[in-house]
Amino acid sequence: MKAEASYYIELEHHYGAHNYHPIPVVIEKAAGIHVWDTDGNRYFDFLSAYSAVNQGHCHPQILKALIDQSQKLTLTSRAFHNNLLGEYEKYICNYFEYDKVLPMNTGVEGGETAIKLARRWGYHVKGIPDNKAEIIFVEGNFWGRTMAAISSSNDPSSYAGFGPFMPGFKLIPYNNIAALEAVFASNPNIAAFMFEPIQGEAGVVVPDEGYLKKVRALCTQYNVLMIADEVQTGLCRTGKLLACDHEQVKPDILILGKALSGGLLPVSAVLASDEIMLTIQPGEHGSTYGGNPLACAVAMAALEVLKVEKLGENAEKMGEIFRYRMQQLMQKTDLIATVRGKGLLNAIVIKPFGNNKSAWDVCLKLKEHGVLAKQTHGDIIRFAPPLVINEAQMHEACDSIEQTILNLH
Ligand code: IF1
Repeated sequence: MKAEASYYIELEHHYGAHNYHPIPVVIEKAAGIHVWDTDGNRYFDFLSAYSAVNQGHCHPQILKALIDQSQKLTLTSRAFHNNLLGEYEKYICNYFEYDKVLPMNTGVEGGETAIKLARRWGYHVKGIPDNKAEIIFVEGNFWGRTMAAISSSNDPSSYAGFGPFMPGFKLIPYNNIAALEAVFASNPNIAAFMFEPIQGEAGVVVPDEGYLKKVRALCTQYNVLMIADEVQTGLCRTGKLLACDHEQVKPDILILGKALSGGLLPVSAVLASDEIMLTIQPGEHGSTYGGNPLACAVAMAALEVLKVEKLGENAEKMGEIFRYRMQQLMQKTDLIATVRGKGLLNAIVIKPFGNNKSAWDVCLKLKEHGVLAKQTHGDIIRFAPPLVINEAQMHEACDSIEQTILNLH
């Protein structure tokens, strides 16, 4: 006898920390762009675990890599070599054209690693006085939940009640070149500027055309490392391999995560030049699972799928269809204030409706119409399906989104 969905939700409530407020659906199975709940209902997954399953759920080729490797060797620690790590490091460095990679597990570990590298480079290469290095972040940033990540945040729901915070971080407005140049010109001890080429959690905030190029030029001019957090925007999500590719810009430090494993296990990576990477010597950074053979095999398969299935091009094409459909929908309802995004990282901004209803209420209705999505910051709904979605499926999902919105009251 299959248990009711409420049984699973109650277990989580009773035994699990209350650090999330999920949409009330209990997923049991997933494949490609679809997930099924415990009652057998099928949904379009329009969140993709926040862009971690760009290749589609349980991709057969990535799964095969996981199964094959898991029956040979899964973990050696970095105390010893193995026959996968070097192959993977060569593969990913050639794939993104960097000298070296430092393999980690989660996206936030990638961010922490990038900051440590930037500070080390600041002291050893740029000549910043010890413990004086500054890193510039932008308002609205989100790169995880560690103390460094929340110390760089201006979102109280991220940092409130967790002080004291890490020093050496400064915030400027996003998409504001004048502010960036002013802070670079005012302080010789800046080691790096870390930002998302499109802000995910802030609500899919796309900067002005040319912003990335200008950031690159200013970082070069002032000898400040450009750190691109592509954990969410990378790996074909925005219609190019990297969001930085839209302006042919190469960051000094590139942070990848999420879809680097196609959603099978946590894999992240930090890529940089020898000059930057070699400022960290043996025994000065690492992680038990960082670069484990299982992750190496899975990540190579996940990256191969992006290329072979041309998922960047598909994301570009399907994203245009999605935004066109949403713009058409905007003509039929006054509930949508904005549609924005790039590739298959998109969002709509919902105007208040009913008796103070919000984007959360829209997500509950979307679920009833077979589409799973999640709101961010009250009035924004992010739509980010797996990049393997085809044209017919995109129209079918948009029909459901349209039906939901037009029936809201
Ligand atoms: C959760 C948000 C998204 C990220 C960027 C680094 C990380 C993330 C640009 C850290 C992680 C996740 C965290 C996840 C939900 C999701 C999220 F809603 F929390 F803000 F995507 F927007 N850089 N984002 O987006 O990667 O350590 O999580 O592997 O539940 O907290 P991580």
